[in-house]
Amino acid sequence: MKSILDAYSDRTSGSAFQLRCGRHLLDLSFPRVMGILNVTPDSFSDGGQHLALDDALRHAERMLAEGATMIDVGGESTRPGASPVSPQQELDRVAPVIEALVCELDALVSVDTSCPTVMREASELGAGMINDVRALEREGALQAAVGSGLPVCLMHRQGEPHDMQRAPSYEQPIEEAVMEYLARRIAACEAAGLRRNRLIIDPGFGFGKTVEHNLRLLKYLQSLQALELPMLVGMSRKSMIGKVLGRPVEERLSGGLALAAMAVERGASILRVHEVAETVDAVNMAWAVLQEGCELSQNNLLDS
Ligand code: 7PJ
Repeated sequence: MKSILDAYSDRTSGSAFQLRCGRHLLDLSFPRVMGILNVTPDSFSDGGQHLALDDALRHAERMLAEGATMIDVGGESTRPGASPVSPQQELDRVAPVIEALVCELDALVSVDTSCPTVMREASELGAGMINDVRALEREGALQAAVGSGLPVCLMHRQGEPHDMQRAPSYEQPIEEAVMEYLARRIAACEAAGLRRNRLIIDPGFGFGKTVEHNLRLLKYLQSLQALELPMLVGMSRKSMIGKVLGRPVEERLSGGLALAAMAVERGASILRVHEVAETVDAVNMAWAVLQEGCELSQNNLLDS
């Protein structure tokens, strides 16, 4: 198991990790912020207020100006208890937004989907990354992802959104269960022709986990560095913050910033968040401590 310091020296030893994301080249030699753009009518934390295309674009533009390196566009709510959507519904929601983000803002777009049709269409429209909370387990998803040529974020979860928070339990320490699951999914990807250098891992905070599971998972997050892949984490506004601090969803920013800084120290490369400006500052501050220097580079974002 690697220590925090080993992980730190790996990332600063000159072997800068670069990920080809369609037209964009993503440099992950320092931590990046991914802004969340939900285009679901029932997204729990922004109430679907970015449903209209214009609103969505303006919101994305603001997140990019605040230092987001990429925008994660999702059309299926994976909030606990959410109802399923058809591929066509999902596509109708995300396609216009992806197209506009790519054409009008030249943004690096990640598509938050488990649906093979949406993966294919999104890559045709110029998306640069696939973010799948089901780690390509849906029928046909692995093949669609391979065919897209895009990098993929594989996330751990237990159960499905409608039942995942019904008394989740694990037979092993949570970080071991997550590690084993991700190792299996990485192997499945490699067997299907998706090379390791196109993979990102994510422990899936809040997906079939109690608050204690989530807290322990963050405490031992650095153990996932053993998989030797870049790590994405999403804790923004999640109920682990609400439960610990007793805060409603709109008052979870400070808690989320504390978690973001801890995740960076434990090796996270991409922070998936709602509040970009504040997170960029928190992440840059944590990173400056790790490297004992203040050359910040959130703005020298992408090379084509
Ligand atoms: C995550 C996600 C996460 C990744 C959501 C929410 C729920 N994708 N999509 N990781 N969470 N990769 O934002 O609260 O944690 S949807």
